[in-house]
Amino acid sequence: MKSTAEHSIPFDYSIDGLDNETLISLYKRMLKPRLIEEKMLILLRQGKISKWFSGIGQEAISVGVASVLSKEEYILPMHRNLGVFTTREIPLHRLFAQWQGKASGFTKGRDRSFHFGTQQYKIVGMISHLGPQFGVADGIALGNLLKENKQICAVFTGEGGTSEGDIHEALNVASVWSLPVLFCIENNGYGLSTPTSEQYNCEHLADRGKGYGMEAHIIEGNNILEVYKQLKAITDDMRENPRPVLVEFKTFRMRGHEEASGTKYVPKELMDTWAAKDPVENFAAFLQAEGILTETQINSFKDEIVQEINENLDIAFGEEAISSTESNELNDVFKSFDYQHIEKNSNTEEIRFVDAIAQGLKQSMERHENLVIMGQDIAEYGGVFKITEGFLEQFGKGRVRNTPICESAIVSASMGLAINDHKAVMEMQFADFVTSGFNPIVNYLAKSHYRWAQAADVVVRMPCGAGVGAGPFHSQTNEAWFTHTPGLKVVYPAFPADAKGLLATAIEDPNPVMFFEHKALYRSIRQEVPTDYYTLPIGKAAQLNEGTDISIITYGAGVHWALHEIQQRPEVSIDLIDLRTLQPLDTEAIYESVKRTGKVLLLQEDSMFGGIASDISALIAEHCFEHLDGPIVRVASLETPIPFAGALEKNYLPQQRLNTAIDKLLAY
Ligand SMILES: Cc1ncc(C[n+]2csc(CCOP(=O)(O)OP(=O)(O)O)c2C)c(N)n1
Ligand SMILES: [Mg+2]
Repeated sequence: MKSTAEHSIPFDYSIDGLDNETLISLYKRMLKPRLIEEKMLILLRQGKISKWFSGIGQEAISVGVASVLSKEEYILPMHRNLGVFTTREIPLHRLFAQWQGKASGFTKGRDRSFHFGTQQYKIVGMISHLGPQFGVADGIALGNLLKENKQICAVFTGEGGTSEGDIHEALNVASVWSLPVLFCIENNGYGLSTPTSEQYNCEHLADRGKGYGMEAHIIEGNNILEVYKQLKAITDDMRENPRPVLVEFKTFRMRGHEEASGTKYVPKELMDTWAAKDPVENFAAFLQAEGILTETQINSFKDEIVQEINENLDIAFGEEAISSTESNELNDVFKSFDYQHIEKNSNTEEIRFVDAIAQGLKQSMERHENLVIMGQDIAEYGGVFKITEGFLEQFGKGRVRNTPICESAIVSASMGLAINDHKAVMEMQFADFVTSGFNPIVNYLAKSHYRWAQAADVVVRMPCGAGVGAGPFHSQTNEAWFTHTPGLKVVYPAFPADAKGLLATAIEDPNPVMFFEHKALYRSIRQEVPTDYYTLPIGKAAQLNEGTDISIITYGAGVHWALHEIQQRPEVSIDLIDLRTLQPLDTEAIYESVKRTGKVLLLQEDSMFGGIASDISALIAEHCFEHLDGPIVRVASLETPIPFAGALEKNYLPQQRLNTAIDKLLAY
């Protein structure tokens, strides 16, 4: 790096009252990530690290943002923001260990590069999918608003990431809810090989602020003084007047997307223009020209940092490679949860399934002051199923939140709330709509505890199921999409009393729970339900009928179809298991039932292929083979979308095929 007083400086640096200490500190803060990167590029060439996303040339942005936030305020960086981590003073050997997949990193070797978070340093690292970070920032900011702590948070994206739907959703939510988030777009000219001209079709990304009703600024991202001073003023004001602010930083990516991918597609003139705008070299030249630093001082800063890097590299390289055991790995998928059983009181009241859900939810809101519920039309309107009617009046607008139509951002915001000490319940208006929030559920909520020990204390309520003539998009029971994903619990009650107690536990449990509520049961199934708050354990099936001829294992609406068969066949001895929870699955109860009868029928409302019945069938085949006296039978819906017209829907659903299947199995 050259840093001479003769260097011609392309920026109009103006000090505006900043003292020398601040100026020198900003310089040193930029120098550190630059020197770390220079070292990493050498290590990469030597094959000692695997992948590197360079932020060379963009240091002023990371450093500027991290310098105007207090250490208690969350920052959500992306893959080029090394300067955020170093400005937060994370010990370098921990960063190096993280990149080498070693134990003293932040993810026990489970995730790579900058894909980690740390509550200690209030940094929430990205998932590869980029966009969900903005929604998570919304949730963190909402947590701050509810705590009234006057804190803000900052989140990053590249200009390429801004094309993702998640980004639009999150900006819109932040604006509608006045969330104090500093949204930082680092416009560095390219997203992998895609130039800005193929990424968006407006002049400046900051222009989009108008569309979101959001204050927006363009900042010269390579000029550290511009970045620092402007952000200082903006963020000071945001703390007093909470609101989102969108900032587009104009900068440039000086190296490839990652080191292996090169920069052949970038015109040389562009590289030269931006090389002349190097944020670190120019600032050094300026500080020398102003007589604030000498070349000797600069060299001694460099020596100090290089020494720190080398010492810390020795520590990281000296650390042994990570190893783990199967049980270690499995234990970290979920946060450990000390289930407290709260007994049912003897006072009961006959209520419908839908009322039991409402009661469970309301009593949980009373019990957990940090619980926030979010969903479309859930406030004044009370939700489309009227489950949250009256909640707004009792708990207020802060905790009972109508959302715009943006499932993905709200799932991500739930994650952010969990990071910032809250519990969140999100109501999917219909379980079918979860597809629009699928990514953050399976990639953010499900994987965070395993990756960096951050549990997602979130319940997603899923009004599901057919039998109500609602057609292909309001009838699905899509639990299998989630039982397949490690890191999610899946609960699926069939009765009001179970629904109430299991919902309470799902909310107590710090892990993400997909909570399925069958719409056809909402108003058709009534039961005596204890009036007070109580809990039921997740992962325990219920044996509803004891028998010796055949076992029927099912859940949700299937339980009621099976009960109907039992009523119709007093001469047959049917063992009926209501699973109640699909993940974790009560395999003990399943195996015990198979052992009692030797014949098992698995009944599921979803289409057959790839459903949970198939997995249970495999488990039984593996674990109860010698107890079986017949083939394991699965009864499920047709392999078609769910039709609307009554006769077609009836034909789709498995209930009418249940009778014959039972006969066949009995006769086997
Ligand atoms: C959902 C998703 N799509 C694509 C990718 C691959 N990908 C990762 S980073 C990236 C480019 C991002 O560009 P930009 O947001 O401008 O950030 P930059 O790398 O330029 O800093 C791409 C295409 C991904 N990780 N996730
Ligand atoms: Mg980019």
